[in-house]
Amino acid sequence: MKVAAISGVTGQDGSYLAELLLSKGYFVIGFSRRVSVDTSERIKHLLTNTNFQFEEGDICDPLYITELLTKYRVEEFYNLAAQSHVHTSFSQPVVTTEIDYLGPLNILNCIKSLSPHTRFYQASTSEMFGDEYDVYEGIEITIGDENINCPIKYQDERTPFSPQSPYAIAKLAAHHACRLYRESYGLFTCSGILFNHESPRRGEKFVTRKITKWIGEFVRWQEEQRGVICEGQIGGRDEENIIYADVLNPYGFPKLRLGNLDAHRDWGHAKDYVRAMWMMMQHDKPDDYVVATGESHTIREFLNEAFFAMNYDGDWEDLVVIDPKFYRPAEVDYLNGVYDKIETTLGWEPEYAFEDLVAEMVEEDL
Ligand code: GDR
Repeated sequence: MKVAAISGVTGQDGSYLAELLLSKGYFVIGFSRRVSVDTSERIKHLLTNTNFQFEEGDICDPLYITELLTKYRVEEFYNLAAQSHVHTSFSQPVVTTEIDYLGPLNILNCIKSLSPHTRFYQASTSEMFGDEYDVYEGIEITIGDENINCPIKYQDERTPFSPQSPYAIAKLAAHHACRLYRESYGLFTCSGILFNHESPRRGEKFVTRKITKWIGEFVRWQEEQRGVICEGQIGGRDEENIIYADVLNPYGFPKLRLGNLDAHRDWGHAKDYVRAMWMMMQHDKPDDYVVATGESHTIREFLNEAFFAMNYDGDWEDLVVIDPKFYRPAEVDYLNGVYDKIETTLGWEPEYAFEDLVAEMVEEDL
């Protein structure tokens, strides 16, 4: 029975990866650091599985990692623990660096000293590209008599890095450490440069889930009101609602508050992406791979698709308010990953389409 360790197992990716490895017959030690509230919601269904061991542990603690590696003879170590919220990293840059850079560095050192046969996966990110992209010729379209070439922007493994947040800087440092330990000490280390990946288990502060969760709450509220509120009140507003007119949508429910709606993201499904992690770790040669869908959408397009999935026939702009509080000091405007390398080398490709991902998230939150 293969033994795998997953840090950050209580997160979206950790929970899907644990399920995948258990289905493949692994013994899985999943750990996350101690917090005073219960964060095991996403792995509750795994806690009674005898092949799953859930522990409290911190990737920044050399003693914990030392004991983990030696006690369980870990063969595959997936580092998914992170302070993963980009906006938060601007207000907490030091703690982000500790977790996102010093954490993986600590694991790499422990593996090098105590368990050099252990394979290591590092969760790298498309945020490392920041404002860099490459351009290919793209498609030719005809407008009137004219043929116009639409160049397409993209990122792949050869695109230079230009991180735009403390989060991305810390992740880039860890990415380089992972490569350095592979090249200098011969360790089996690989990094997945994962573009945004979502699911119904996505944290509620990331934009996709924030939108679908709001939709769920709005629909529930409407259902509660039905039959209780008379027609006049639904269409119009009472005294209090007029005072707060800027934050209440026309139905009287607080508006969805968002920041920059024009950023482009390449959104895939987390289930597809944990499969890519596992495939990287099974290959005979360790390497770094972009994991993406090759399709880029704006936040506006996500909103279009989400309100369509909810069957909303009005204009969603009436339900949304722009709040500068959600703007970032520096933004990553355009992400669109080319996944040719992982497709050619490992045979990975995404199975979920963008529309299916959004529909699944909306449906779950409804
Ligand atoms: P991102 O994800 O920063 O790309 O990083 P997020 O969903 O937070 O933001 C995506 C884009 O949406 C814009 N946006 C908002 N974002 C949030 N969170 N809340 C809002 O209200 C809002 N309004 C607009 C953002 O400005 C941004 O352009 C995610 C994380 O999972 C990282 O850990 C991971 O490395 C990358 O994806 C790949």
